Order: sequence, then C-alpha cells, then structure tokens
Amino acid sequence: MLGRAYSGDDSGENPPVLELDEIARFANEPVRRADGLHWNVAALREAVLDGLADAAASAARRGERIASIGIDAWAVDYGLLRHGELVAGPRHYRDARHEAGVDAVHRLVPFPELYARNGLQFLPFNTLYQFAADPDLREYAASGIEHDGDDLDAHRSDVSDGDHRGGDGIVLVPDLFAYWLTGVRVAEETNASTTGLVPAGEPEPRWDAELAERVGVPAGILPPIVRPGSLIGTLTPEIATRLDLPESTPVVAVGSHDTASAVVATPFAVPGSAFVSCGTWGLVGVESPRPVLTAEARDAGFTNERGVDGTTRLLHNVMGLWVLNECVRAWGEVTDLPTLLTAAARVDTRFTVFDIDDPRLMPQGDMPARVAQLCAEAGGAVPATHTEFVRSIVESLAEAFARAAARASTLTGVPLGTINLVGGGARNALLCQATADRAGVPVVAGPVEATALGNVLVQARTAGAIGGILGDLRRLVIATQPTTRYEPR
Ligand code: LRH
Repeated sequence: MLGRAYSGDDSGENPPVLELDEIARFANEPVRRADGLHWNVAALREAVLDGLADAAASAARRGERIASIGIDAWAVDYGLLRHGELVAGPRHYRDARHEAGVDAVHRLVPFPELYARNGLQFLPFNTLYQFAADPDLREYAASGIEHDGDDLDAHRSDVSDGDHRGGDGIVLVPDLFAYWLTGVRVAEETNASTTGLVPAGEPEPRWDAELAERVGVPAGILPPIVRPGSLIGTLTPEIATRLDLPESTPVVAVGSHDTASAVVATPFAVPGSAFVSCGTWGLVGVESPRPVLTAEARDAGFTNERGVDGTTRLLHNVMGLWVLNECVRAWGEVTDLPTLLTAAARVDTRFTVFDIDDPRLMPQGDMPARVAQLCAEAGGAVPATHTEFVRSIVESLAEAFARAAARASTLTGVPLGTINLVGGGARNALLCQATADRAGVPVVAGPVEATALGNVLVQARTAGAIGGILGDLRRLVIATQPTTRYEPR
C-alpha cells in the first residue's frame, strides 16, 4: 500500500488527508512439507520487494517521495537467522508440532503463573510453545550465539560496516521483512508481546529473561525490542538499488502486529466501544489503559497484547473468517462468497449456532465435515446446503463476537456502547447485522483496510506529517473513511 496522511488545518483550505493506493496484492499460501506446515517467506519476500519497487515508481510518477516504510504482519511465528541468513523459516501457527511445546512449558511454569506474567490467552501456537517444540532452536542455542543483540546502535553500526553479526537469533515475521530491508534485527513491541516472553503490565517493554531461561530459551537469541514510531534502520545498498530508492529511506517501526495497527485505525467514537478486527481471525476486545490479569480474564480466554502508545489490547481470539473461507475452498470454484452470502441471508430457520471457537476448527482439513459435526453436537439441524452452512457459520461467528465484546466490557467494567468492526469482515453485511442483533448494540463497520491505515498513521506521525495521540489519529480516520452503521434489530 502506498499511503498518504496529513492533518490538514482549521482554515478549511487544507482538508485532512488519509488515503491508500493499493499497489500490489498477493496470495499468502502456506506450504506443506514432509515435516509440517510452513510459510513460503521466500515467495513473500519477492512479492514484497516487487510491490515496494512498484510503490516507489508510482510515487515517483506523481512527483512524490517515499517518506518511510512500515511493515506489519501476523503475530507469533518466527524464523531463525545465522550470520544474517535465514536458516529455518517460520512454521505456520496452524502446524501440529507446536502442541508438543504446551505440556513442556506448563510442566515448568503452570498456566496460571504464566498468565500472571505474560497475560496471554492460551493458544497452542503462542511463540513460547513453538520455541519449546523447536529442535532447530535447541541445536542452534547449543552451538553458541555470536551476538547478544542488546545494543541496537552498535548493531546498526555493524550493519553499516557490512557486518551482519546482529542477524543471529530469532526474528518474528514482520521484523524478518524489516531485517531484509535494513540488515537490522529487532523485535517490535506490539508483536513481541505475542511471544509470551514480555511481562504484562510494565510501562517499558522488556524480555522476561528469567521466564525465558526457565523454559530453556536462551535470552541471547531474542532481538532488542523497539517501540512503534522508532527508527529500525535504513535500506541496505542492495535493497535501495532494487527498489530505486535512496539508501537513506527509513524503515520505521509501526504496530508491526497487524491487529495492533488495525486498532490504531479503528474509529472509536463513543466510550465503551469494542473492536472486532475481522480477517482470517476475529480479534474481539477493547483498548484498555492497562492489562487485566484477573482469574476471570484468564478463564474467559482473554489476552493482553501490547498496543501502540502503551495501550493494552484486551481481546479474545475468535476463529474468524477462516472457517468460512476454508469451506468455500473445499467446495471448489462453483461457489463465490458474495453470491453465497446473498443466498444465506434468505435462509430462515435451517441454521445452527455452534461453538466456532472449538479448537478442532483450527487446523487445515475438511472444514464442512467438522462444521456439520459441531452443528450436530450443538443439537441443531445439520446444514444440508452450502447456503445453510454459510448462514450457520456467520451466525456462530456473530454470536462469538457478541459474547466476547460483552465479556470484554464486563472485564473492564465499562458498559458496551458500540462495536467497531474493521478488516475484511466489514464487507460482510450479513455478519455485521447479525453481530449487531446478537450484541444488542450498533455495529459500525469499516474501514476494511484498517491495518494498512494504522500502519500509515504511525509512520506519518513519526515523519511529522500529523501529530497527536491515538485519539487524534482516529479523528483523522473518522473524518476521512466511510463506515456503515448497523442498528440492532
Ligand atoms: C491476525 C493475527 C492475530 C494472531 C494470529 C496468529 O492476523 O496476527 O492477531 O493471534 O494472527
């Protein structure tokens, strides 16, 4: 995405601007190998670099300059670098191997203690469990690590000397792309907090070295943590040439966790607003000034992820559009989602609300069969047609969204006002209406591209094009981005 953002001024002559040009869109297909499910980061690297080169060319044609580059991506997964080379690429969080790490970690640190320290909802793929199940990491740690990675400035100067020792250790997915652009290996705060190794509730982010040691993760493999808005580095000569951009082009840390960026650009307009960031996952919660680490939050499966500007995203991971998209994939090309959704809106009684958070829905596989099974277990009608499946899934998602939003408001003690639904799910009118109906509060849907907007907003603030606190950034979203309101029926 090529983004532009200016605050504008009060004269009315210079209105606020926040816009995106979509330069490239590419599939992100996981690859199954004999040893499990992986991401194809080599293909993604090429697609990102081609997209950035096109963005640079597009800006140049308009007589504009790329002020900075910001990267966000999904959470928890990581790769392993040695001497600057990726020696083990990220495994997919849906890979079955991670589960082996769960017992290993909980034997050493019982879950209640873990929650009190890191505030994370139990998900079998949290990075901590992935580490515990990763033989490459153990072997790598045993063979010695050459760089302790703590001193970011020393590391940057190593990079400018062409010495990539700092590229030794683990790197989370968005930071891997930043590394490829700059040669500088960091862990951006919002995403670092999804590893389970960052203490919840401290103003400054840091690695919990004691916890890391206890679960056998050498703290030396963890990169320095940087906060959104800070400079990661500038382009390496090779990348600058390929993109036809100056080497001085800054790569700026944004909310590199996609959900963190999405929440930055969520147009909260009333107190008690909850968010649903709805793409592959449905992340449902509230922005809170501090984490909520109570037994109630823990038992309700609420996570405390670090947000931009020291905020906390108190949220629950709901299965999201994954279930629907996997069904459509299983049914083949005969069906397209918009047509199915229109037909599904006309299904009246033959649908069943089932537990869409059931962990059996997490892995790849025969999704329609699993949905049918869950409908039967819920004691309802088993869908017989594609449209009945779609309606059952949409209603079940809406129910899970409504329940999680209500629970978030109970946990914080702030009554639920409105639900802001952002991301691809905001296009799904059936889902938005069903969420409003089931929650009994209005749903404000949009922007669809909240993640990219949140990324651009943090960059624009760093560049000095806009100022202010998160509320000011969101005012710019409210002033420029259309939304659709669904009243509960
Ligand atoms: C959404 C997301 C979510 C994580 C999941 C792994 O893309 O980052 O916030 O829980 O992927």
